[in-house]
Amino acid sequence: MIKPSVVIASQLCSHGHYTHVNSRGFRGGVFLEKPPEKQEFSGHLFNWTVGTLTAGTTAKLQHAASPRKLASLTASRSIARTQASRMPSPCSSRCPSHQLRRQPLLVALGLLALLCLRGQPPTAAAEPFAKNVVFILSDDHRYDFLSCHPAAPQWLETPHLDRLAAEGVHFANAFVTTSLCSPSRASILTGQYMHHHRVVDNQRPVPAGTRFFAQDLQAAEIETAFVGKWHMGHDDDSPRPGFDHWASFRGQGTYTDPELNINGTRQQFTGYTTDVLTEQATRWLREERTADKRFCLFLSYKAVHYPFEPAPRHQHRYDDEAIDWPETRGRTERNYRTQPNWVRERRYSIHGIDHMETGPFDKDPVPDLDALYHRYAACVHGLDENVGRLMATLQETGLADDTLVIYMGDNGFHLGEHGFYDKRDAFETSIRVPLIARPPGGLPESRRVEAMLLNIDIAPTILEAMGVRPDPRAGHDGRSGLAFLSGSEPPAWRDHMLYEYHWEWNFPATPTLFALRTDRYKFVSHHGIWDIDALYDLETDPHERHNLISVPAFQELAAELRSQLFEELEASGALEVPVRVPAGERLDQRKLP
Ligand SMILES: [Ca+2]
Repeated sequence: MIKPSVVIASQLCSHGHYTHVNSRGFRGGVFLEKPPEKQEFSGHLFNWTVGTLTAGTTAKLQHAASPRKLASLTASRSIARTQASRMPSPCSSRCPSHQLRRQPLLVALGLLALLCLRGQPPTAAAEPFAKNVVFILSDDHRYDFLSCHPAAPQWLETPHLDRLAAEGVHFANAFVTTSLCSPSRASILTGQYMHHHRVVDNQRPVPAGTRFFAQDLQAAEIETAFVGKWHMGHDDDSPRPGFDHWASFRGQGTYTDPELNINGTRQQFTGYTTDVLTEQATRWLREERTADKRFCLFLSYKAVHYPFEPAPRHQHRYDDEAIDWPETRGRTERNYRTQPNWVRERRYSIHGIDHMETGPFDKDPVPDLDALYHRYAACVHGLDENVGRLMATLQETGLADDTLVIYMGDNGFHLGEHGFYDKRDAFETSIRVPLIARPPGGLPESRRVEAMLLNIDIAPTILEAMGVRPDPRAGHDGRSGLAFLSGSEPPAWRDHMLYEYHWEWNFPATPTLFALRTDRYKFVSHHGIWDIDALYDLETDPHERHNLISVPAFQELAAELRSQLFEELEASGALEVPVRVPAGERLDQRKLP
C-alpha cells in the first residue's frame, strides 16, 4: 500500500497522460483533465477516486469500495502544490513514439488521504459486490486451451469453462508477473511482485511474516478455506495462516490417490486427484462450513501440471486429433535468426522440445510431443469437468446467486512455441493465463475485457469485492480490477506491465530476465549472460518470431523501454537479484544439436 506521506510526482506526455511514481514505484497513473498550471486535476490514488482538486480548496473524494455504491466523503484539506522537479522516466509506453513534453509536478496528496482513511471500519462497504467468493486456480493451464477461445485446438472441449465465460467476464489479456508455480501463487495470495514476497523459486517456503489476503478476510470474520495445491515449501503440508479450513498436500502432489493434510491430520484418498479435490471442496460448501457466515473458498488444482496424467475415463480422448503446431516450433534458421542465443539453446534442455524431461540418463528418443500434447488436453478436459461439478454444487445450494467465481491459471505453458516446453520466460504463451470471473448470479451475456489484469491484482480485487480493506501491512503491488466486473474500468488503469524471472540452479537453460510489456511492444532484458536483449512488436509479430533489438529504426524505442523498465524496477526495489544455496536436483542435461 502506498504510504500516505509519499510524494506523488507526475509527468505529462503530449497525449495528456501522466505516470506517477512514489516510494514503492509506479502505481498506475494520474490523469489531468486540465493543464497543471491551472492547478486542477483529478485522478486515482489508493482506491480513492479523486474528484476535482483545486489548490487551497475543499476536496471531495469517493471511495470505490464497491462500484455499485460509491461512498462519498468530504475532506477539508488544502492541496499544496510544491516545487517542480524533473523526473527522468519516459512517459507512458502507450505512446512510445510521442514527442515527450516533460512538465513534472509534485503534489502532496498523502495527508489528505490519511485523513479520509482514519475512522473507517475494517469493512468499508455496506453492500459488497459479492457475499462470497470461490477462487479456482489451475496449474500450467494455457490461456488458449478453452474451447471458447478462438486460438484453442478445434477439437478441445471445455463446456463448463465456456459457460463460466458466457456468464461472466473473460479477461483476454491476463498475465502473471513471474511465470513459475510458487512465485505466481505467492503473488496471487499476497498481491505482491516476486521481489517483494521473496518466493523466488519452487524450492523455498514463504518467508515468515508474509501476509496472505485470506488473513484480511479472516479479520473481517469471513470464513476461509484452502483446498488443493499450495506448493510453497516442498515438504510442508501443514495449515497456513489465513485459512479456517485446510486440505492440502506436499509440494507437487500426485495425479492419483492423494494423501491430504486436513486441518492437521493426514488422510489417504483413492481416485483421481482433481476429482478428490472437488469432492473436498463441495463437501465443505455443503456440510462443513458455518452456514450463516460469508465465505471465501480457494480451490487449487494440481492439474494440468506435468506429467499430464488424465483421468482414466479421459485417457485416450484426444489421441487421434490433429495438432496445429505453432510456426515457431521448427528448428529453422528463420525462427532463430534474430533471437537471443539462449532461446535456440533451450531447445536442447529439459525445457526444450529437442530434449524434454528425459532425466539424468538421457533416454533417446525424446518423449513423444504429440502424445504429451494430447494428454495435456485430456487433463484440461478433466479439469473442466470438475469446474462443472463445483458450479453445479453452487447452483444446487443456491450459492451461485451470492458468489463471485473466479477461474485462473497460475502461469502459461509452451507446447512447441520457440521450440519450448514449459514456461519461466517472458514469451506470450508463458506469461498469459486464462482468467474468467462470474459475478454473483451471472451476467446475461459474456463480456470481454481487453485491459491487462495481473496475478498481483487478484488479492486486492477479491478484498474489494468482499468489501474488505487491505491491512496496512498487506503492501499490495497490484490494484483492484473489480470495476471491470461492473462494466466500467478503474480510473487510470495500467498500460504496461513488469515481468521478472530469476535463473534457477535446477533448470539453468532460462536466464534471469526482466521485461516490460505494453499493449503493443515487449522489451526483454537478459541478465548475467552474454546475449542480446529482445524487442518484439506484438501487433505485427504476435508470435514473437522477429526480435527487433538490432533494427536501427527501433533503437530509440528500445532505449526508451529499457530506461523505463529499469527505472520502474529500481523504484520498486526489484534490482537485488537473490543468490540462493543450491537445493534439490539439478536438471541441466543438454542434448547436443
Ligand atoms: Ca504452474
